[in-house]
Amino acid sequence: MTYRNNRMAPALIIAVCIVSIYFFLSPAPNHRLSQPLDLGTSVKIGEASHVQQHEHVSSEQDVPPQEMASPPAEDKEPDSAAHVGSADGSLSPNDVLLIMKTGGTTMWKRLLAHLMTSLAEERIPHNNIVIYSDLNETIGHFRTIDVLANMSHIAGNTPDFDVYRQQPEYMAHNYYVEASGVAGDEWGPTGGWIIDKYKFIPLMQHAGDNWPRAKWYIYMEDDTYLFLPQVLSYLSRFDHRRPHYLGSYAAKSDRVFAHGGAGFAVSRAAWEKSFGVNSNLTNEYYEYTADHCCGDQVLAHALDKYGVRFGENDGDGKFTWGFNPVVHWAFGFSRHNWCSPLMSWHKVHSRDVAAYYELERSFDFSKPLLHKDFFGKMMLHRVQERKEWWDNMSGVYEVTSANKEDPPAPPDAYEASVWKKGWESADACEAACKSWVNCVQWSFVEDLCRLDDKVFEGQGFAPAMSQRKTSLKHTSGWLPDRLNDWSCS
Ligand SMILES: *[C@@H]1O[C@H](CO)[C@@H](O)[C@H](O)[C@H]1NC(C)=O
Ligand SMILES: *[C@@H]1O[C@H](CO)[C@@H](O)[C@H](O)[C@H]1NC(C)=O
Ligand SMILES: *[C@@H]1O[C@H](CO)[C@@H](O)[C@H](O)[C@H]1NC(C)=O
Ligand SMILES: CC(=O)N[C@H]1CO[C@H](CO)[C@@H](O)[C@@H]1O
Repeated sequence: MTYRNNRMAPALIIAVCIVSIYFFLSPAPNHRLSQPLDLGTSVKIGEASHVQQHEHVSSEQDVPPQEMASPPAEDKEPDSAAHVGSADGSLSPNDVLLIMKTGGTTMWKRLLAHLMTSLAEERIPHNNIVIYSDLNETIGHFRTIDVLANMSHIAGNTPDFDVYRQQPEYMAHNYYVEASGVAGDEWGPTGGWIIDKYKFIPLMQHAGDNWPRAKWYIYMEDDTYLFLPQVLSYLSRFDHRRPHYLGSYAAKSDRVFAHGGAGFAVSRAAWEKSFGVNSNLTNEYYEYTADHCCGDQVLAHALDKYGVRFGENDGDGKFTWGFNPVVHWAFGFSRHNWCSPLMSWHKVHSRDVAAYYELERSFDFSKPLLHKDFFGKMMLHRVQERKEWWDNMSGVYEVTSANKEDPPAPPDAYEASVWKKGWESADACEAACKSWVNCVQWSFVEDLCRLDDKVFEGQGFAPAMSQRKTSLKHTSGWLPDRLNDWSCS
């Protein structure tokens, strides 16, 4: 009996390993995406696959006999399999509601690329998506929800709601808001952003009321890109049964909040603690919204009243890197974010969305998508050489002819004589950068040399652009080799 048990033990361990490896390494995300679309059952689907896994383990005939007979696997094997599992297994697209917020003045310009990428069926089931707007529209499988419909009776004829009333009138007169270069294009009524702030509270109310089984409400805007697999992996570190409100740190009007454009997530427990307790928040915060600038701040203000606070450690107001309120080429890549997982970009164009989606599809999310990975794949080849007519990069230090005697200087190693001459030419500026141990980019115009320990790609003026005739020539350069020192252990 004892002998028999001992003999079975290694075999069982091997079986468990093989099945786990198969389970975690097989294209499970795709498999999950093709599950039935009803979010009402999605929580159970997640649990079911967990149960299924155990069933496989206990049923030996699922394991090929020759594998059973192979020598005991090394200890590493199950560990690495478990690691892969925890990175992409614990939260699936079925577990969340992805909220896309758009508006009548932007949707035909910004939403369309998302329909084939961010909102693609192969990525997340349609039933786990909702699009909130200020118009009811149908586009393909999707219907945008007019989230202000119930507010229009309170808002009445206030000027803030001018656009809300004017939009349908423009449409009825055959004017389009598309910038498509076809006759009929108009800018539409101005001030779409004014009604925008009124959407945050009613959309959260509506989302929680209508998708009660979602573990997380993940919010994005039509100029946001979320790397959804990475966001899911990040959120799986948190318990959705606790009140969590997570995203990119912002502060305004005495309130810390998750920046809307960078995307954010609210756990089901956070919703229940606030909107779930008081279903009248849309009315109660109408005045406050009218008096304040920003819907994301208004949402934080309302959540705060119910004890739901922004932050990664039970509402401590802190966040690490990952949700980014800028587009990739305006972002400062630094030592501090290089090894952090990348969750989002904001102020993105459709062409960016298409490129990000290609990267996302080709990336193996069994390990996190780091800022470093994004930079390596999308940007490194673009910062190899000095560029003329290229600028819009920040600089922590500026050396000019005006401060050449005593220019601001870094606290770490640099060569003072070279540094002071940085203002003389592009070559001198580059030399100054090389002389500072942490410098990774420089830019030069007239007699101004700017130096930075972060990498921004920035923007330039193409040869045909009129700005080349009307502005000063900036020259910019990077020291990409130094990025090798920003290693991720
Ligand atoms: C949009 O739909 C809602 C309910 O689905 C309805 O109450 C509202 O009148 C509709 N709005 C428009 C402009 O059709
Ligand atoms: C408007 O109110 C009705 C009735 O309470 C509700 O069913 C509907 O979901 C609300 N619509 C929105 C967009 O909030
Ligand atoms: C909802 O809030 C509004 C505005 O504060 C208030 O006038 C109304 O009485 C409230 N309704 C309910 C049912 O509490
Ligand atoms: C000169 C110029 O174009 N500056 C822009 C650089 O980019 C930032 C944001 O990324 C803008 O705010 C500046 O206006």
